[in-house]
Amino acid sequence: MSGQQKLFNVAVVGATGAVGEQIIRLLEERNFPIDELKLLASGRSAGKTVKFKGKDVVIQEATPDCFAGVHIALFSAGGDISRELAPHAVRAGVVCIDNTNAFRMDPDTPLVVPEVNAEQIANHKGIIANPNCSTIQMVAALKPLHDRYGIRKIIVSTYQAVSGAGAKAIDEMLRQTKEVLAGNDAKPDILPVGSLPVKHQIAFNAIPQIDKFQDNGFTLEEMKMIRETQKIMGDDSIEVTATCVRIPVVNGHSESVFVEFHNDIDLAEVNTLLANAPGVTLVDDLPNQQYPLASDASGKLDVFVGRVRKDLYNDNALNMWIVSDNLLKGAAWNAVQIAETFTK
Ligand code: NAP
Ligand code: 3JN
Repeated sequence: MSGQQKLFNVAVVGATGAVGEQIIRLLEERNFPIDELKLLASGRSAGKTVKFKGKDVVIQEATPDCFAGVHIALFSAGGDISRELAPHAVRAGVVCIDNTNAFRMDPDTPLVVPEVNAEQIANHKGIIANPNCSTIQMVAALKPLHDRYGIRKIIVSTYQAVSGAGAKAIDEMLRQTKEVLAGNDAKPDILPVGSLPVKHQIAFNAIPQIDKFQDNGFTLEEMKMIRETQKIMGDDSIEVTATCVRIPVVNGHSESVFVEFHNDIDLAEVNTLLANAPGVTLVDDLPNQQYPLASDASGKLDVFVGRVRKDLYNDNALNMWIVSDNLLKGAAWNAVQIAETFTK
C-alpha cells in the first residue's frame, strides 16, 4: 500500500535575493512536497509577487511572529536577520536551514554538506547551517580522498566569481568592463567588501581580498574556509591555508588545491574515488584539453574536479582544480538538498 506523501509548509527568508531566487527555482524544479510556500523578505518587498508553479505568491515582511505553522525555513537574508529571526522560528517548531555565517561555528549547530556529513543533520536542535560556498565545493571533492588516505594539510587558492558578492558586484564588474573598453577609468564602488571605504577595480583585475581582514592577516572568507573545513570533516588537526581572490567572472568559483595525506596515494585509485564520488563530476581529459571551467559549471548542481596530479616533491600529495556554481551547490542547492532529507 503506498501512503500519501507528507506535504510541508516551507518559508524562504530572503526570497527576493540572489540566493533566495535560486532556492525558489530549485523547490519548483525538484517538485519539493510543499503545501504552503511563505516568501519572506524586508518590508521594502512586502506586497510584491513571485511566481511559483504558475501562481503568484505575495512576499511578506519577515517578522518574529511569521513562522507559525511553518515546518521548514530556508534563510538567506544575511547573518543579522538569521541571528534575530531563527531563534523565534525554532521556538515555533520550525527546522531552520541557514545560509549565513550566524550559527556555522556554534557547537550545537550541525554544519552540513550532505555528500560529506549528512548524518549530522539528525543532531540538529532547530538550526542546520549551510557552509560558505568556497568551503562546500572543496570538502565535497576532498571527502572521498579523506576517507581513504586521511588529509593532513590543504593549501587552497580561490578564484571567486563576483556573484558571490551579490547582484551589485556583478553590475559593477560589467559596468567597469565597458568603462575600460571605452578607454575610460574604471570607477570602483562595491569591491572589495571590507571594513574600509577603499575600493579596487575588478574588471581586468584580480583582488586578493574577500571580506574583512582579521588580526592574523587572513580575511574572514579565508578563516571561514579554514574553520568550516575542520568542522565538516570532523578533524581540527587538518592544517588548512587559504588565499581567497575575487576575479572578473560572473558566476562559478574555481579553486587550485594542494592536498597532502597521511597515507600513500595511488593516482589511479584517486581518479576512481573521484569518478564515483556523489555530487562530483571528474573532468580530466588532458589530450583533449578537458578540465572544469566556471562557464561550464555555472547553472549545474555538481562539483567539478580536474587537473588531478601527484605533487612533484611530496609522494603523499596531490594538486587539483575544483569548480562549482557558488549560488547553487555553494548556497541554494546545498540548502535544498538538506531540506529534501526531511521529506524522505
Ligand atoms: P541579496 O541578493 O542582497 O538578497 C538579500 C535578501 O535579504 C533579500 O531578499 C532582501 O530582501 C533580504 N533582506 C534584507 N534585509 C532584510 C530584512 N531586514 N528582513 C528580511 N529580509 C531582508 O543577497 P544574496 O546574494 O541573496 O545573499 C543573501 C545572504 O545569503 C548573504 O548575506 C549570506 O549570508 C548568504 N549567502 C551565503 C552564501 C554561501 O556561501 N553559502 C553565498 C551567498 C550568500 P529585500 O529585497 O526586501 O531587501
Ligand atoms: O564572496 C563570496 O564569494 C561568498 C560570500 C559569502 C557570504 C557573503 C556575505 C555574508 C557569506 C557566507 O555565506 O559566507 C555571508 C555570511 O556568512 O553570512
